Amino acid sequence: MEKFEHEYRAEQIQVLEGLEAVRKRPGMYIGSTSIRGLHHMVYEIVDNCVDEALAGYCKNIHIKLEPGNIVSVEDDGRGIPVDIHPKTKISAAETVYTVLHAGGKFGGDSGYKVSGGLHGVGASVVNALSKWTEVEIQRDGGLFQMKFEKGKTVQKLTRLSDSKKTGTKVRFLADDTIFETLDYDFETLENRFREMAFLTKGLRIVVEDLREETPKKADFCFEGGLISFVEYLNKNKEKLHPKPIYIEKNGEFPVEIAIQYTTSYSENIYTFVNNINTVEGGTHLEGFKRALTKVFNDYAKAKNLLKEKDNNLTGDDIREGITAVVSVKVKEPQFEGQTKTKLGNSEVTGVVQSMVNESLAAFLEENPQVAKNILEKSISAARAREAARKARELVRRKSALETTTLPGKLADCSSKNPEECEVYIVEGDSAGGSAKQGRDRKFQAILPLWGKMLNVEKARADKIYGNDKLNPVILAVGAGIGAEFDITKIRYGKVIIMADADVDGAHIRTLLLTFFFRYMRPLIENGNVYLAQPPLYKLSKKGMEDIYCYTDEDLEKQYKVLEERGITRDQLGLQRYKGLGEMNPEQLWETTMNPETRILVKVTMDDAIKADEIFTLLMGDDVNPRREFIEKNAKYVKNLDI
Ligand code: 28F
Repeated sequence: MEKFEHEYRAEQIQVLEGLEAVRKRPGMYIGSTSIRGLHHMVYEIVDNCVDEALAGYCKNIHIKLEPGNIVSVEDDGRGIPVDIHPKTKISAAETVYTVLHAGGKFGGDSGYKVSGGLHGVGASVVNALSKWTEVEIQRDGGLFQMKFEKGKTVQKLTRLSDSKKTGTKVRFLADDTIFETLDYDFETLENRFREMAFLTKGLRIVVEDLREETPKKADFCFEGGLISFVEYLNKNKEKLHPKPIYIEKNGEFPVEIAIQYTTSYSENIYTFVNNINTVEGGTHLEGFKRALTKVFNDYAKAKNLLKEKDNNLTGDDIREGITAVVSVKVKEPQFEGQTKTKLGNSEVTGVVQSMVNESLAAFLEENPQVAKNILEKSISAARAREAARKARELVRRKSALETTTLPGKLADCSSKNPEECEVYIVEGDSAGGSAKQGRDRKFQAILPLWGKMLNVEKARADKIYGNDKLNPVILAVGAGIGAEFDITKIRYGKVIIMADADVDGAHIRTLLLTFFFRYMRPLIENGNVYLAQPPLYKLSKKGMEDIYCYTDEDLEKQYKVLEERGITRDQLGLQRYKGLGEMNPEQLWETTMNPETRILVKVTMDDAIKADEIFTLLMGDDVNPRREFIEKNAKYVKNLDI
């Protein structure tokens, strides 16, 4: 008896220390305490529901954002087991919520969970990082409830009443002393849950935002699974074949793939391991790519589709215009890479490769018209690649003859240390002139661009090298493009797009961003791309220092502040800036370029799927969805068009 009590206490102490560690260093467990980490709290709980769905017991998940930023998640699975462990006297449910890594530990031998990757830290971490958590479980004929505050049990599992249903419901309020914000972004959550629903065929996920007067609701259930996913990704693109190619096998581990080609020039392959988006790819992607290259080359040769002078098609040729989703479920995934989103398990490559080899070869034999459409595109990609190579060599040879490989229009900075250097890509010659005069030439370079910019969404790589608008950008950045892009070679740590705050400025900004997204994506992923924010207004009065306002809200705020100081609107001079060109070099430096006073917006790409959708819409061929997008987002467009 003595010993027993001692053990019990030790167990408790360990639990508290565990969750205390989570509160001390939350970033270690949830990635960050920004809005990203906040969203992970929700994913963590929903992942548990999805695991129950994958086990075959849960059909519906309902997520609600309640007023006060309370999150509620409910599933109709079996309910977390409520039985009390005879030794610890703690219920299985309480263990899941108070013992660190409980989920993973159980998973190791019970085979219940396949996850445990990027998040997969378990419900106990969510509990530790919440002001309060409330769990309700229906199973074994009863409704049970337990409550926690900052991870500590304040109400042990209690049977409240009888119940014939089964399932688990969790409500929690994230701790605002830990997270920078509690303002969940509905669209981000919605996108992730849509993705989860695609990845788990037949699972219904409903998400509601009840925080504002007008509630929002999204309801996802896809009987087609990955087929529906690819159709969704391609909804605004012109398809080369009507139905996605679908491959599904449960060999050593489950593999599911859907493929559909479009007329676009980009490659869109999304890969998942245990429903986690492996942004950095890995062995599953490797296996898929190898098989794709081999099967199409074999088929082309067997059917004599390649001409004498055509060499083998490269992987890039064969992936031009592809949209694919690859999803594997692996027991013990090894995640590598900078953001731990690259699958490392070496055994996966061969399994995926041989599976795709077999199924895809069979598909092409049975669908010769689809094979022909795809191969015609690959062959023209190969010819364009050859033309691009020639164009590139021409550029190289030409620049070898000249003394410098830098574009003539570039006013470079004197420092050669990329970490401190910045390049401003400036629209228009006159603004370029002011920027050149206003800059700090030690670390700021200026590259003026003018005239009509190439829309890369409608052009192939061969048009990009040698293009007189884009080539200076490629040379100035200094790291190449496409598959050859090498982030370690960039000449500037900050690539800053500085364009007018009007429609034309918005257009050139979008064109440049599209170019970076399609041809220098690591530059965006690495956080090197920025948008300069020139002011929209200047308020001035004799004897008062000029005040610059960057938004309409900003202007209203300044008016109010000045009013409190007894200065009325009609005493103030208001200048509305139409373009960068209206500012003299000193003003441009002070408002837009001086690191001490400027506002820079970092371009981030949290969601590649969303980014692809937007660029396809804004820059692609289809007019109707573009109009819809602009109408839907009209308020943003209006903001730009002042
Ligand atoms: C709203 C959040 O967390 N749902 C969950 C289950 C079901 C089981 C379970 C969860 C396995 C071995 C501990 C039930 N019956 N929704 C959820 N539903 N966890 S979490 O088991 C947890 C571990 O013991 C469950 C039989 N096996 C598993």
